[in-house]
Amino acid sequence: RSQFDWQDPLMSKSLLTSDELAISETAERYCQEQLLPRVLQAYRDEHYDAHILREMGELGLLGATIEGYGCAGVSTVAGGLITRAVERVDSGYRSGMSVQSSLVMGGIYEFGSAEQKERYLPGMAKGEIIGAFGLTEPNHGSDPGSMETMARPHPQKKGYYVLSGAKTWITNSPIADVLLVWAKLQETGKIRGFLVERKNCPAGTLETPAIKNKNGLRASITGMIQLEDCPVPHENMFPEVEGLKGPFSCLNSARYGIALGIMGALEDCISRARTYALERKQFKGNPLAKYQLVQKKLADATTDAAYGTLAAIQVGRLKDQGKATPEMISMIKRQNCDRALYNARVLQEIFGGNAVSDEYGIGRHVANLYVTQTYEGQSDIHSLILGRAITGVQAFV
Ligand code: TGC
Ligand code: FAD
Repeated sequence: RSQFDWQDPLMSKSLLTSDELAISETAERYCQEQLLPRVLQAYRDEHYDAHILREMGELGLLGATIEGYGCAGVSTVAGGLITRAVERVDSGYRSGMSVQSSLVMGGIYEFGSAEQKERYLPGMAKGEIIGAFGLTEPNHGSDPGSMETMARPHPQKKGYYVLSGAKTWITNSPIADVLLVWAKLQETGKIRGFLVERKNCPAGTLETPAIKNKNGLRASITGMIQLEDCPVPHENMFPEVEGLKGPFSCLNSARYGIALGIMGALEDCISRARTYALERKQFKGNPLAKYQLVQKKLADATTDAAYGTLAAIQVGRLKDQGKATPEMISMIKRQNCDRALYNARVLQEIFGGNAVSDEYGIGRHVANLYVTQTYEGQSDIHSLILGRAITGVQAFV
């Protein structure tokens, strides 16, 4: 009879193409050999090494689902397998990559002019140009439609807007070369996307201070974007797209990457907890793994990881066929983040007091998973998106 594999209980690998398996193996090898050895110190020091994006670029891991511009052009599922490999090490590393790949490169690819694509995508694919995505504001997180950041015609310079406002909790902002800022155009009141190039901003018009002393996602860098009459040429605005459709379309891809990516973090928690439960002995020399309550924790987590992976593969396939809806992505983003956080928190108990030591890695995942449940639409917001689709009644306001 077939053997049960606790690392892939429902044989999700059998649904992958040979290309997807090869991409997954390359990404897993890089992450385990190059990222894992540095994450503990990076997390302690709250340090993000921007060179990581160059390393990922060399392996073709950035903007991997994009066709052309030096990108690999792989399937949506393959893109998710890359995020899963990175997130198996740390959600913060996946975060830095998601912003670069899905939110900024994805946005430019979908909505940028031909000139914008040529100007940014090849350098971003190599990790030479770093991107940030500015949607959230100090007063408007779940409700970005109420944003206050404004673009108005430059009072002196023809062909320019000036941008004013503040964005907060922005991944990569302190190190970004190009910041995709969503702002309302004063003339129309409609939201538009602006590519703000740091090197072209006069002193005092753009500041990107880091937000320090985070208690999650410490291996990624997060900051603000403060704009004060920052001049941006008309050709740096996305030409066509207006309204929330712009940022939310970018979010569809990034949320998908989280849904499959997060399974890597949960699988790492399962693997660490299983090893610990087999090695740690309590009561007459029995390993913790012998006790039924411990086994149930592992069974629950392993089941959720297997179900979550299958669901994400299915939605990835539908996305490539043009059949995925935003609600499907909300469903898997919410479910996989919630179950990953819940199970990681329960598995942490297997480590007893040792869970408190960062050497065991589990506490880092738990702290990170709170953030993944919060950003790109907090889980309750995704419940409301689903509730609206189920009932036809909108419950946000
Ligand atoms: P609503 O009326 O629902 O929609 C307004 C317009 O947007 C369109 N739209 C979408 N288009 C494409 N994809 C989607 N997923 C879309 N969702 C909505 C919609 O069709 C409509 O278009 P039109 O043409 O009719 O105007 O807008 P609302 O204001 O009622 O929205 C409510 C809600 C809750 C759905 C929305 O605001 C929401 O999702 N809030 C969550 C905010 C969020 O996700 N922020 C993410 C910030 S970026 C981030 O967190 C990056 S972390 C990165 C990392 O480190 O990994
Ligand atoms: P709020 O909107 O104030 O919500 C607080 C709570 O109230 C949540 O639980 C929410 O679900 C609930 N709530 C709100 N409205 C309702 C309602 N109508 N009904 C029921 N419950 C409701 N943003 C970016 O733009 N770019 C980035 O790169 C980025 N990176 C991030 C990195 C980190 C480390 C963090 C922590 C955040 C990041 N964010 C980023 C911001 C993130 O997207 C927001 O934190 C998130 O969208 C929630 O917004 P908020 O924090 O303002 O919470």
